[in-house]
Amino acid sequence: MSHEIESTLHEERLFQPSQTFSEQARIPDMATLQELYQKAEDDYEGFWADLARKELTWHKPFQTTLNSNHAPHYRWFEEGELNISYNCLDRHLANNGDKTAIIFEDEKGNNRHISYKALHRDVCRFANALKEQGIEKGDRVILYMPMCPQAVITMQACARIGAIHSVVFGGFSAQSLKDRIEDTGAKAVVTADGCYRGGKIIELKATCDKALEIGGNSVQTVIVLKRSGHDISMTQTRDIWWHDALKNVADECIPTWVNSEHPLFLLYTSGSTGKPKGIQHSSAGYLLGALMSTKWVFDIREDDIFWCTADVGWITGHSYVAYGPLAAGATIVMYEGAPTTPNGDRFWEMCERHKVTIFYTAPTAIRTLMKLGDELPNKHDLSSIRLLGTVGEPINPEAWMWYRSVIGKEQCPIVDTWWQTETGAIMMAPIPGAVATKPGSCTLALPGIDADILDEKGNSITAPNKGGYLAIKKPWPSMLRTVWGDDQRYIDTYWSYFDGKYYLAGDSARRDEDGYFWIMGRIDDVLNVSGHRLGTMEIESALVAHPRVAEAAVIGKPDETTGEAIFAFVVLRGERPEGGIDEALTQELRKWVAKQIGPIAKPAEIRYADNLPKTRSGKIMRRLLRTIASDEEITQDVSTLENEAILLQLRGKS
Ligand code: 7RM
Repeated sequence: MSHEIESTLHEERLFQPSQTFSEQARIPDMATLQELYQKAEDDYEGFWADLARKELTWHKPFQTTLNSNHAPHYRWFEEGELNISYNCLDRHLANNGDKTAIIFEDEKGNNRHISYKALHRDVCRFANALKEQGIEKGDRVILYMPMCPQAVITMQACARIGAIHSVVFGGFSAQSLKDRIEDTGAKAVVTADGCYRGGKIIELKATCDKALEIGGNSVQTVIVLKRSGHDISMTQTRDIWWHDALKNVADECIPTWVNSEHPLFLLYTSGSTGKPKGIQHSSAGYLLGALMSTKWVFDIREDDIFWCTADVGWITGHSYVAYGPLAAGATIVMYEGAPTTPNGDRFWEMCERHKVTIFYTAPTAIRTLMKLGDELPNKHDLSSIRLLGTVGEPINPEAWMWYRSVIGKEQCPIVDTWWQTETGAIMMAPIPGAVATKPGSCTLALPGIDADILDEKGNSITAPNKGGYLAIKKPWPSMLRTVWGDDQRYIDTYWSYFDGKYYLAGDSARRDEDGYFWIMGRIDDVLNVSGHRLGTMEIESALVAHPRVAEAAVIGKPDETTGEAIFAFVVLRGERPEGGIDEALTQELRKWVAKQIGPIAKPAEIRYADNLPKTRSGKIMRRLLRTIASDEEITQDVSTLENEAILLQLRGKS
């Protein structure tokens, strides 16, 4: 196979779930998991229909499980009616009303516990406020908010009245906010005066004002939460304070029952080219995916304290902060500030303070915290933690091993969860009580998810360790429904590659001898060196395995002889070399990679920087790095970069 993506990573370590973990787990062994797989295989629709009936509370039952007549526009649980906020809140009130739903901590360290009863009331009240502002079922509401309980309250309140929310991450610029307002045609924006991050005020309202100055004419109301308390300007006829909007509203709000397929939210994701896509999710199918994955992968129990550190501006903050754990009746932790404020042990201090049992974060955070040394986590009692998770990027085996030993004290399973904004919920991950883990692998697909590795023609690649295209071969309940306002783009991006038959995830991956999946990187980022197709993940992982390297990103730079030459951007542990040059180290790293992977993967050039450019969810912006390596002008949106000064270093100019 000439177009195969070559794999070079060899990882032999295998960790069995501990007996103590398995004994109490919902899925305690491989045999139980096999039963679920078998059931999904024998009767795919029956498998999901049973779960939908049992796990969701319906206002009106559905008749048809899956309607494929308009593929790739699949409809799940047609005819069914329900309300998502009812499923996340009301149904816990009778038995668990006083249980804590949200433990909230702000950057200054103030804490607050919110019970299910109180959250329900707050959601009802804000839902009534939205109605009073003229928001109706189907209207779009933009959130541009801090990571505080009111963000979840707003999302749930929209769901309660059938309004469609779209969260815009608080770090995005006025221009990006305006683009999203215009694409959704939003009637209202919910924002805050500002919030603290790293001790600095983020000017949410001022940015929102700017966005509405340059466009966004559909917006009739801006609801402003008082959070930072600093001075901002209010536009009389348009803006209303959150607390004023809540005056005179009732404590009860009868849920608006919606059809299973009613859009719950839109979330924008920027692909490698073109404008961001408004990924549209459904109500019933989405919640079923979020809930089942929460139960299977995080093995949520009655007494768990679940902390997913993701912002609600990211899909992870939707499925594993705002919806999945609440539908499961769990207790979640929300934190508003930066991970290293006031110090690099903020996460560990909070795990200790709130007795967190399940901790879920991104590889970029793990690598950053690892770099700060073991003393910081070792200062804290982390014995409450029983399960660790990671999401967002391939995790390099070094970081995985550190996470396991220093945070998990060799006791906790690590769930490496692969999924996307588009998939709505986790698709691949080890079921922690049943599946043995390998550092760097997301292991197996969840029950009812048909993942495979395909070649260009759509045939399964059955030979082990041959890289190909990751695809999902059957529709699943929490899948995206379309791209808002651009249905053709939905078809072109996800379905046209395999002639409408399979969903193309856009990642390259391989399966090993045990059938475990290993993500190799985005297809768009695959390098082509002298005809060898190499994923980014394995080369980066080899670089990071060197004791002096903290982070690495590799890209292909056009090269006359080899087609592409490997260009590496490296962040060292400790100081960056003078002027970003260290010839001796560069030679050493080239040799190192050659030894670890092979001479073909040797970087032609290495540039040292203090940081790598990342999206707000922590993904390396490799397309931006390609532009920089080729010394071209930057056309991408860099407004979300934490440290713009870094661009000069990356260009080799400082
Ligand atoms: C949840 C999320 C999706 C892309 C996806 C991958 C990468 C996510 C993992 C991963 C390797 C993982 N949604 N990705 N999780 N790669 N291992 N466990 O991140 O839409 O923002 O990004 O992220 O490339 O396609 S997302």
